[in-house]
Amino acid sequence: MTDQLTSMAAHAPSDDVIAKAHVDAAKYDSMYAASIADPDGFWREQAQRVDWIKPFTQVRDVDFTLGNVHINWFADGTLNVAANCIDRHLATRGDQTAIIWEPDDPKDEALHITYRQLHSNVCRMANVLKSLGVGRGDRVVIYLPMIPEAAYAMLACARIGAIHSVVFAGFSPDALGARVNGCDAKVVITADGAPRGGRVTNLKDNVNKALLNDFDDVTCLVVRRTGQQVAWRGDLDVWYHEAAETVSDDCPPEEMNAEDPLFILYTSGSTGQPKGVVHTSGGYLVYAAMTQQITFDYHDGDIFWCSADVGWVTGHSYIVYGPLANGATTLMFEGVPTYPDASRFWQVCEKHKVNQFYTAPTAIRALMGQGNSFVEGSDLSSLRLLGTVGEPINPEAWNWYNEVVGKGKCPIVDTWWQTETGGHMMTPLPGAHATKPGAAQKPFFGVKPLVLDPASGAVVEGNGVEGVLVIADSWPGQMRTVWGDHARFEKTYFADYKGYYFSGDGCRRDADGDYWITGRVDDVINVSGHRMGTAEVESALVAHEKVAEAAVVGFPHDIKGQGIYCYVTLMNGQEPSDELRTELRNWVRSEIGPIASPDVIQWAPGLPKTRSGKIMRRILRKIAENDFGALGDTSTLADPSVVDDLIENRAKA
Ligand code: 6R9
Repeated sequence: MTDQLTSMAAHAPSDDVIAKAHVDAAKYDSMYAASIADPDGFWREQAQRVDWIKPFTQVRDVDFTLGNVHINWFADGTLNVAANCIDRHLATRGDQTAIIWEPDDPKDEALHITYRQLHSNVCRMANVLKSLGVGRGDRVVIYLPMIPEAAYAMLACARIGAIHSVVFAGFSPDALGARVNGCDAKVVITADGAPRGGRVTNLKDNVNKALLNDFDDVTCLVVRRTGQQVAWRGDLDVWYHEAAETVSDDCPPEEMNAEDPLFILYTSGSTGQPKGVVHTSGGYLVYAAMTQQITFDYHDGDIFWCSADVGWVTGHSYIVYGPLANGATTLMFEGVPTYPDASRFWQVCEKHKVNQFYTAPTAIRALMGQGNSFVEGSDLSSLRLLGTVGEPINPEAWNWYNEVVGKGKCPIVDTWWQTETGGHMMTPLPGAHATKPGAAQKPFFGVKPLVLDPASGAVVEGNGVEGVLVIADSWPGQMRTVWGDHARFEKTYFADYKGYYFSGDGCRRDADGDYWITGRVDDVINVSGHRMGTAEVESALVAHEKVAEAAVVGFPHDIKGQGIYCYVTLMNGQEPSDELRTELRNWVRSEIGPIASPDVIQWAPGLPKTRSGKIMRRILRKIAENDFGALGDTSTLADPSVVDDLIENRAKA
């Protein structure tokens, strides 16, 4: 029934979209079949989108067997990632804009950085790093705002063979220190301050707090952004603009092996200690470039905007490496969607004539809650495609994005992937698939998803089924190890379901064979023996016109095993009341069924989220359990004060 309904609601691509697309339905089918039948041949060909210094002879050497897990792609080839993202474009597009930079304050001037300028800026940064003693294999932590220097720094590391680890500029000194320590960094690149939403974070102060005590041998390279006063750590601190004047703007790229690490990225820490996810050079670049071009149907001359922060994998693959490898114009935005007001995203789209726009459901829901007038004042006629990433998108938000932002003419790609996967793993392709609101839908080329029974680990065949999502074979963008802890890599991803990469997500394959991500499997609750995705209940709640956002967790229940505990944020202007509580409870019963009836509804003016916008259910579960002593680390929250409010109101709930 549900499957029939969702099939009926599918949005087929228009003839215009299909005619222009790199991949239409027939091509998807034949290419996908070829990628599975002959992965070596398929990837040998796809790898030609990258310039190799020494061509590889072996495509892959992969084993997912516990105790012997290793993943190598194009292993005897050599290349330089920065040269692929810059130098090879100079002859044909040296004067084309590589990066459009839009500052936090719309009154400040945007920058248009050409490929030629990018080359000289990256070379300078590379030479400064070299002058500080950084070489092949050394680690560099990048703790910068969303300014062009963040991209220069990443590419400068790639150019000289150093390994970068970008730490989101919203992270606390403690979180930064742990990451500097975790990868044993030689240099930290930061800025004096980071303007965001009209407020300034004192980044250099944070670095001082993180470095002063424990790491008195780490050099700090400081980019001047705000011009504010900063405290100096003597000779250990270096102004970037001063050092840059003393070096040449030419730096030859190092010849790197395909399997040399390109970067380490610590995962957001919503569960346990952060892991240093390691990506290498050749396979990652091939995969980032291919997915950027195909998923977003990027064509020469398009303006591509991914609104993520470079502190997350989305920013790595779809602000920097993928677009630049393709010679694209990529937009980098320093600000937030709601500053100066909730029209900012759309104003930026209009100003820079953005063609493809890629953002997160949490931003879409927040903007939807502000009302349509903020969108309607902007000219969005340049938009051809919309994308989402980061969490399952509820159909209400999807429909709003489609109708109000995309005016019904922009295909929406709901891209499922992870820090670990390097690039998109499942997504509809704009010219090939009729999209269904909320479905990640189809595997990307070379990706072999399987649905497993969570208890037995048996492969669940056929359609209209549900289980845990594993990937049966490797793809070039796959992470290679956990930095410094290969055993943890094997244990986390290859131990639960032998022979497969375990994603940690649940999924449903509908009657048409399309995939729907149902959320992390640790978010599954069991109510009276019924297995239920918390995302399902959330989706029902946010479908109510008075609800802006909802988070649902399980809590111990004497009779049912687990009960359903809902945190609900109301739309602007809605007042909480007992009547509304009853109304929502009945609403969910009618949307999903009596088994999904919420046991507790707590009004939540804000939800605890990581800086990347993921709701921290661990904390919500503890509050629901009345277990306030064990909340764990809340320092990585975007706004730790929401937790106090939730605890206070828990007592009254
Ligand atoms: C790229 C990124 C990965 C987790 C992943 C899943 C969730 C991401 C999603 C999605 C449903 C989508 N997720 N995209 N769930 N639909 N389109 O977000 O990486 O920060 O490592 O998060 O995010 O649960 O396992 P990362």
